[in-house]
Amino acid sequence: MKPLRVGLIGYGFMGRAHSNAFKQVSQFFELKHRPVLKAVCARDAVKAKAFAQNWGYESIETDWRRLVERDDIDLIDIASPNNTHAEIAMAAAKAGKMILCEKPLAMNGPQGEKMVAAIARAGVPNMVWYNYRRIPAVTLAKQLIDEGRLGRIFHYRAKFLQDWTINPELPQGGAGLWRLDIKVAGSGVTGDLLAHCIDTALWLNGSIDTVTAMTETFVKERKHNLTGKVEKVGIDDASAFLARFSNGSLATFESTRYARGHKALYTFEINGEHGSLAWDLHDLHRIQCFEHKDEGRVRGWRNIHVTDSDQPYMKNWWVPGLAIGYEHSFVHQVADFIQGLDSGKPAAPSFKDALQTEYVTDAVLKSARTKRWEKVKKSK
Ligand code: SOE
Repeated sequence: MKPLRVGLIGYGFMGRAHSNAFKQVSQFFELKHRPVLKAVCARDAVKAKAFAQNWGYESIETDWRRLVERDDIDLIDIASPNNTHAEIAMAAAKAGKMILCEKPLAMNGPQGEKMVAAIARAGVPNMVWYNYRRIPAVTLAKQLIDEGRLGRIFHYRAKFLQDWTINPELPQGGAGLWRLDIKVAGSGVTGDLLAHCIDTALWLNGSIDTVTAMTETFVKERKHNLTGKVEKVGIDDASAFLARFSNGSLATFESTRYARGHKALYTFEINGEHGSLAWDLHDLHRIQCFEHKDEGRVRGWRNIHVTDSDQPYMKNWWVPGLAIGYEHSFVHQVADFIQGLDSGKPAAPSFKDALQTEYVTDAVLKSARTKRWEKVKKSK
């Protein structure tokens, strides 16, 4: 196995999820490359050292530019806040590094375009961490749709609900709370949560042509943790939109951080001429499946427990019937990325694929402002 020397930037929630994936993947998947945790980079040396020790990184850096220049790093993994993705990715591409970038790709479409151009110039392997595609039940949904089991698609319905920002005393900005700071996040739930729903939807149901949206910011001002001042809140707290897909199907998407009681309720349902599929992150190893072709007397919603060895990814884990969880979707993503390197057939979503999600979120935010239907730009 060849070493794949990883330099990670950022040590928050996603830094942990990615590190766990790099550590586990070679134990469970047979691959030609083995990730080696070479260095972690964070501005705070004490925190970087503690993270390195905990996860087994060999060294630390406090300036990402140093990390990108290092000859002993093959792959830069960007797990830092959204406003840092573009600059790091473009420098890493120029330095000839492979790049994994946390979602969303960029702050907006135009910035994403520059990143995609830089990647194309450099010709480096790249991928964006839209991890939910690789939950085995979601991957199975993709297989069933691609086999044509649902027939012509009429409807797509997705939501991603949370409730962690309802308290108006919650500050914005800084560690853990940068998702509330428009300058760092780029947008609110549209780029953070709906981006996941959009990525899955584009993958399962093809491209989106037009959208009409509404957004709301329920708490208008919050103390900023870095300036200490009360500042205007620029992010969307809630966002909902209708969409028309190129295949003629109609869709509804909703996300919010104000759905009391819901912590991370990501669900989707897709209805076709011959059948329907439904998935729920709170029950992530199951896919609900209805097929009209079943004999009438026993026809109904099937509840498929996706844990058997002939179901996606599962032969690599435990014995049939034993479930895996959220963190495994990241392991699968690294496995597919490495398999892409080994086979020469790159795994998705690439930066270019993820740019299409930026175009949809841009159109959603634009439509919320213009109160009109907006066309979604298509990546070339
Ligand atoms: C927000 O709370 C968040 O952590 C997102 O940033 C992640 O992408 C999502 O998977 C879970 O929720």
